Amino acid sequence: MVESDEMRVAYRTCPLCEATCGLEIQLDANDRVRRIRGDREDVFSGGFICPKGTTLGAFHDDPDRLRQPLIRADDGTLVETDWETAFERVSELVRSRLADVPRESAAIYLGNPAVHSLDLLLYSRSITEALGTRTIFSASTVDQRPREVASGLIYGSPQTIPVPDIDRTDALVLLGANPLVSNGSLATAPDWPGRIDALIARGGTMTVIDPIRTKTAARANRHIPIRPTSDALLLAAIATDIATRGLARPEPADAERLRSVTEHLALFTPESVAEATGIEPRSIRSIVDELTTAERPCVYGRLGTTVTPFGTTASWLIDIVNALLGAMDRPGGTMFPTNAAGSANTRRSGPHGPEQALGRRKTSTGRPIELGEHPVAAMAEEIEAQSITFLITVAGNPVLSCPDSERLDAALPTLDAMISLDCYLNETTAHADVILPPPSHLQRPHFDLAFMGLSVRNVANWSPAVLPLDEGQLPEWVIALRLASILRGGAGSIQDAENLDDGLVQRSIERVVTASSGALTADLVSSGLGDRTGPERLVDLQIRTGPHGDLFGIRPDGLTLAALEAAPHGIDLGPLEPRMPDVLATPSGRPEYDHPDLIGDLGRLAEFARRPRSDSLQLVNRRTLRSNNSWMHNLEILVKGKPRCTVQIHPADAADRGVQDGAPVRIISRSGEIELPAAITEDVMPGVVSVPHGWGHDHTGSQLHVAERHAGANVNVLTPGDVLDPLSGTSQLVGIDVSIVPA
Ligand SMILES: Nc1nc2c(c(=O)[nH]1)N[C@H]1C(S)=C(S)[C@@H](COP(=O)(O)OP(=O)(O)OC[C@H]3O[C@@H](n4cnc5c(=O)[nH]c(N)nc54)[C@H](O)[C@@H]3O)O[C@H]1N2
Ligand SMILES: Nc1nc2c(c(=O)[nH]1)N[C@H]1C(S)=C(S)[C@@H](COP(=O)(O)OP(=O)(O)OC[C@H]3O[C@@H](n4cnc5c(=O)[nH]c(N)nc54)[C@H](O)[C@@H]3O)O[C@H]1N2
Ligand code: SF4
Ligand SMILES: [Mo]
Repeated sequence: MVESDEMRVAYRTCPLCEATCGLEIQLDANDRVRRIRGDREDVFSGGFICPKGTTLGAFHDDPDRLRQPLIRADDGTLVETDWETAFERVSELVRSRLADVPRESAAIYLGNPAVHSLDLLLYSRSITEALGTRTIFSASTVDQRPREVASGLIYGSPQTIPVPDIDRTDALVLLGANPLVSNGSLATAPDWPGRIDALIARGGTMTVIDPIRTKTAARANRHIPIRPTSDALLLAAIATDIATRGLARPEPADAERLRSVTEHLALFTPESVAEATGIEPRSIRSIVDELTTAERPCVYGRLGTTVTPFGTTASWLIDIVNALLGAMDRPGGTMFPTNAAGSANTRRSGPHGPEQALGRRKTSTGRPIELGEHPVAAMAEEIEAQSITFLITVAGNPVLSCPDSERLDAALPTLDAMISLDCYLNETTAHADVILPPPSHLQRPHFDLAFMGLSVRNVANWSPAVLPLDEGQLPEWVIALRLASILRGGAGSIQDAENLDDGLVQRSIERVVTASSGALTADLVSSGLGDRTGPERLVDLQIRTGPHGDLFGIRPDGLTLAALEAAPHGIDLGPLEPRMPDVLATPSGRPEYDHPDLIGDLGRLAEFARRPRSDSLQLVNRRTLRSNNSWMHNLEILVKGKPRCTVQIHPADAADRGVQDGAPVRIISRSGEIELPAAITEDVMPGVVSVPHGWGHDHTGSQLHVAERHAGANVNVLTPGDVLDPLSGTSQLVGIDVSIVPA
């Protein structure tokens, strides 16, 4: 029996998804995790947890998780080595493969966990800068990039993203999101189920627009199926109907611009979009009724609205509808969080900023480069064209997550060199020459720098490391800085990392001192930071100079890292507050709702509305509660039970094709084909099929013993790489034409 006095309890924020739940972690005398449950005292999550949150101990203990670097041996296999040998190999590769090629032929890919890891949020930029390239890829162009591009144009910063004020709205219309499974995105809110129930209990309404009757749709008052990729049309018709019925209640300062927008939208009526969206005009008007009779309406859209050829347009039109409803920047509507760690929209005082425009740069293969990033869909073709010869991947698995993935899988081995920072030897890192693994999540501190800027309530939580590093293990920020040092021609020693860290802090101090216009001095800030180093020092600096910070004593009651350290359940900074116009950085000092680059795309949308509908089945993707994109399938506790990687199909479509429930089928698109068991369900709208993403762990060369037994198939074999949202470079991942035959 374990004596209870030998157990200890640690609190931390779950770093796995955007919901930022507080965890209560029980460890035994040997520092083994015994149990993880929701922290009931967490100021934001109040005890909510999902199945993934309980697995941080299982991840830490996973024998396949890399604890030592791997380097490629002479026989071609990847073998364990020590850190000094691994960095020596990196130096060799940099000297022999990078010295004589243009820096632009070196590329970096940053995956999703790079925004969930404090070390990578603060230090991955050092790698990119040291690499000296502008050939940058990230998972953004298979995700939220359209939302950021729209925000850049409308509000002057891609980080100025309106989030739904779900705790105060009384009519939520949600498009292309399934927060009961995903736990929410670009709307950080632990416990969506509880928040949705509270909305309905206070007499509010919720309508979900999705081709699938998801768990979220089932929990709402109403589900309206929509044909994939047509949300921009639906939103345009909603805006038109609000305007023509005289129901618009815009902010007076924006009325003129919004009138101009609705004039441009006038051809999109409920009748004219009915065929393309599959939604009756009556139904569209009833959405308008629901929104315009509510006191605090709110429209929110997510992944299903962004990974389409009209992602940016749909994101823009969501804001247009909210602005017409008078819901923009209003409690219960859509609002702008105040990130305690500061962000582009807190570091300067608005509302004026420079003009923004799209379409200034293209890749060598002619794809749009927006917000400084090449579309991931172009990675394979740029490698094939030898525009890219050297690749660093950081916390990403593009072989599973990016479109036309078989092509990328075939292109990666042709690189001159590839280095990966990753915890697993998986489908992508199997191609690397060197893999540099970070410690497990429990072995590092955590602070949600990114998601506090997307949170439905202003909060801040600091999580110290729960477990110490293993003998000789390096924190990921040190790995990143040692790699940066080598890329700059340095030795890559620990001393180099410390020097680079000091330099980084010095530059940040200079910036905040300058921005404070004399209020702060470099001495005051340096001495205030004391002897902290690494992420802790940078976080303390950001918090104390952030919108709630103590400004190193100027606001004595303000926030500090020390205050957060003393508050293991977090500090609540209150509900969101209106931030217009200071949140803006635009030429007019108001939201540029009628930005010409957005209006200019409406011709393409009109052409899409007229296009004859394809008779093919349309593929969409789904998430499952027990998975996290591609990389948590090696934890038995999450993958056991009946297979979750199935193709969901409507009974009528199944009958037409002789497809039996549970039997294997072949799914064929113009880029490839995969085989999966069918799951016949009326939850899917006729003409649509759904496959989860992140599976297909049947590649040779990876070391994922559990995942290989639950391989599933990779949906991105079916996703062609050539259809992008031209405004943002984001791939179309939904609404892919497929055919299905029994296997
Ligand atoms: N359990 C779990 N949670 C996760 C993840 C995970 O893999 N597993 N991944 C995390 C990540 S990286 C992200 S970005 C978020 C995403 O979180 P969400 O944005 O909530 O994304 P999904 O859960 O994929 O839900 C997207 C929905 O859009 C629907 N859809 C598809 N096409 C269309 C369309 O054209 N129009 C409309 N209106 N709907 C459409 C799909 O049927 C699906 O229900 O989830 C995060 N949370
Ligand atoms: N068809 C289709 N494709 C999709 C989607 C879809 O809905 N449908 N969703 C898209 C979305 S929203 C996203 S965000 C992308 C995700 O795309 P990616 O980010 O490329 O893929 P992940 O599966 O998140 O892989 C994360 C990798 O990071 C590693 N890792 C985890 N934590 C850490 C860490 O702290 N440090 C380091 N160095 N490595 C770490 C994992 O081992 C894994 O290899 O996929 C996209 N692809
Ligand atoms: S919902 Fe997200 S943050 Fe909360 S426990 Fe699950 S994975 Fe972690
Ligand atoms: Mo994502």
